[in-house]
Amino acid sequence: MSYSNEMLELTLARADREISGLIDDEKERQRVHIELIASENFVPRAVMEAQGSILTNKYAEGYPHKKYYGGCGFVERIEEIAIERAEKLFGAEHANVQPHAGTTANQAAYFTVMKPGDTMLAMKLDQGGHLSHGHPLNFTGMLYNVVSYGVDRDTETINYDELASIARKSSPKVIVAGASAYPRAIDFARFREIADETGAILITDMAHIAGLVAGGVHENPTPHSHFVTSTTQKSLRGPRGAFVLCMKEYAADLDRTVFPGIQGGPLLQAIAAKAVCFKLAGEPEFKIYAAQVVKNAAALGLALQARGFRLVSGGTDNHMVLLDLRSRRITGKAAERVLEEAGITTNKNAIPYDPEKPAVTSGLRLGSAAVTSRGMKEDEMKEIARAIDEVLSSPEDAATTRGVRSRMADLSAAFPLYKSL
Ligand code: DSN
Repeated sequence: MSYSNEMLELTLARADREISGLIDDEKERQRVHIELIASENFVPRAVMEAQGSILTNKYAEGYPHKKYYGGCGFVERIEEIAIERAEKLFGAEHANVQPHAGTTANQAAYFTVMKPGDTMLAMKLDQGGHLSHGHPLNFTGMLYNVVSYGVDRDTETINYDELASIARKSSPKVIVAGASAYPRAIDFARFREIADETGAILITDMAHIAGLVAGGVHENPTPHSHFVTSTTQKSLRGPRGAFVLCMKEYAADLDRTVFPGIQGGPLLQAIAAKAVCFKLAGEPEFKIYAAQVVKNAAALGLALQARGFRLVSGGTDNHMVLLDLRSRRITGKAAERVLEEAGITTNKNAIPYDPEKPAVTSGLRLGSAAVTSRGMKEDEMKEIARAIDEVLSSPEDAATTRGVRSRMADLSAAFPLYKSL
């Protein structure tokens, strides 16, 4: 084989059997398991095609029409389209589609308006927040004076009066709205009121609910927020990546913060895939999808409640159900493991005021975005709730686990995934 051309033509299966084989194994796992991780989804094949395209070969530092490389005409147009679509989809004055990941998007928004030592007020990680909302081991915890709000002990929902009182006392530069494990609708108008009253900038991290916002089944934070950050891979059903929306007055500073501030060359293949994702999320079918995601989470939650599970906050308004497993005498860690053996993928999650350590937890987070993408509806949610109940009622019983695994494989087969892949 000559060194250059032939090597470029090799398929993955021929070039690297080890990695190719593991990707095939993972494809099979995705096909036969019931995917309930609330931050995951199955992206359309069109998104994968863009993500896996020849755009990976191109460098294009800078912004459309101000790139630092030649040959950028086509990729500039792709980036412009992605920006236009993001702005239109969420009604934003400005979008930056270059951030590689959600934490980077948050970093971009924070760096645009905060200096080290400034105060940020965000949701506690163990009550629903995200690492990049102020965890001590995250850059946010190292750079900023982090003040936290949580949820009310009784209602397990955000107590906006208490949030306002913490904001008045701490005078934060930034208030962060948004969460990774919060099953209830967020009142962005109230967040903005509190931000305005205390002179803070409101940054909303809508990563989990972006698809619900695009589909019109959750209030849009954009009109209320100075900045909105998001990933694209969760309920929005796009590639792994992120974006930031902001008001016009922050646009130039945000763009400078992303590049050259915290990133170099943008991932053009990801930007193209984001553009496809924004297009698909603006189609009428996506509204139907988003509405079904919410209906499915509600159906899953109700079916689990009927089987004696306690739902944190008593229910769900979005794509997520957070189970308190304490009355079932099993930890989140053990539940995640046995459910995985039974063909149901979930993740352990702290519940508010959790007595267990973060690596163990008393909770389990479930999400409906991925199973809804497969076409599942309320009846399938009831079937999945029955399976979860059976497994968690007899976690040591291998026959139960095996039986459920086989039923979950049959259920998955009835909703085939990526038939043409
Ligand atoms: N790690 C993601 C989640 O699972 O919610 C958030 O970035």
